[in-house]
Amino acid sequence: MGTLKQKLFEKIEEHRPRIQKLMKESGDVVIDQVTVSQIIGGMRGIKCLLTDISYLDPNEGIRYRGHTLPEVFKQLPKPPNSEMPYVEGLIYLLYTGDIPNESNVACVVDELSKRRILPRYVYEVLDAFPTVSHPMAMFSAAILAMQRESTFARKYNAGLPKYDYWDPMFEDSLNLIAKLPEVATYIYSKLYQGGKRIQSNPNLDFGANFASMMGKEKPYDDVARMHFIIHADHESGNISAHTGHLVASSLSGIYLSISAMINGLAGPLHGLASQEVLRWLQEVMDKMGGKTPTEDEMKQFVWDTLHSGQVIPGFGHAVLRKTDPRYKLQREFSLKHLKNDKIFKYVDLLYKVVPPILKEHGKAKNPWPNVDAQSGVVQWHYGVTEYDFYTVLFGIGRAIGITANIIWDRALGFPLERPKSLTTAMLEDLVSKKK
Ligand code: HAX
Repeated sequence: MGTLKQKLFEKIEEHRPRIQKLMKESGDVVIDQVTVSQIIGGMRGIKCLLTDISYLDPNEGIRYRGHTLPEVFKQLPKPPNSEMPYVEGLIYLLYTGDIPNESNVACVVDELSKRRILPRYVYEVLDAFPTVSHPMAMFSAAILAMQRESTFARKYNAGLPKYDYWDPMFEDSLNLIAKLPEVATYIYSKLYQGGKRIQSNPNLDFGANFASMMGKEKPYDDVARMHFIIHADHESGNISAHTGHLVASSLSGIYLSISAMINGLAGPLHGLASQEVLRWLQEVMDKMGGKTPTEDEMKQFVWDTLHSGQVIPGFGHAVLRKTDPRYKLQREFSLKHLKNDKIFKYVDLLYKVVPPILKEHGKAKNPWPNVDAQSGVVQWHYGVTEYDFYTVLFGIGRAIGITANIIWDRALGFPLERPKSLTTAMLEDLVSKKK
């Protein structure tokens, strides 16, 4: 057993009794109540999911395994001459809960490097798509096609005991994550580069290999590492995490579950917002004829968008109530590396003008920018200007957190998810009895 799997197994063995004790001794303790507006309003804020991979504080932002993002970036080992940590180190952290040392990370780098080869039929599935397809549809289909590689499905059919489910899920997770850069860059080359390919380099870590396959020089390797790390997880209730967890709860394997979570991520209110930000900014730039707008002109564009009934992409959040630390981290990187970039200047101007306008508009509970307000701008600066592709990049990172969640779901024996629904008449009846 490699060190990641061994450590994961030890952690699982340590954790199981805590869940068993909670169920046995405190199964009837009431934790939360549900209001009518929560039932109608997308279940906001109901405390009914359990995960130890990450926790989202409305004011502080995301913590991975108890560490804030700045702590994660400080503590995880970095490749030589790099500003950003190994993605492989984040995998170790999210899967086991421990900050890895250099040798732990080297083992994960090696594990992933061995698992990168993509089955031939995946290229054929991607080749069958018309070149006008959205890359997220192709990304999801490629992952779905790989279901036939599922170790979990094979072992389950052979009669695997429930407590061992996590083991093939772990194997499938690493197999899938290792292949995602190849899938993504193949889609990129097919859609935008006339099929011109750069082969995977087994001597490079996840971030550097991705940059190399995208045909990008330094510091794009750090951009890739930063991007995958900040997008990896955002606790359990967001659409992509929840979809992955829900689908996996029926014992669909990793490929089916991650393909499903990618489909949720592809919505404009979720991961697609990063492309929407660029699309919207392009509109502004077109209207300005390339000139940098004044503060007043930018305010007018924001109001025009709101008055036309659209949302301002990259602003607001279902849980966060302050500026997203993922936004801040990318802003710091941008201030260092793309200070004079024209689009970055636009985005920085938006940071100044949008929050007061959203407050005055009076609808959004959170007027501050989220991760998507910055991520596309960084990509654009380094020449990835095909903004339809941005959500695929988000998906690679997010797959890391969701696989961690799903492996632990199986390790802790979490059951099929099945909340109860009511009819409108039942709800009206219940309300009238309570009044
Ligand atoms: N611009 C204009 N109006 C906004 C808004 C924004 N950026 N954010 C919220 N609102 C509006 C909502 O549309 C809603 O209006 P209605 O009452 O008319 O339906 C009202 O304010 C209340 O919404 P909320 O409670 O503050 O926010 P929700 O939890 O319902 O939605 C969203 C959260 C992120 C979907 C929302 O803020 C939004 O649409 N933002 C723009 C899209 C975006 O940036 N999405 C990415 C979010 C981060 C993420 O998940 N990335 O993957």
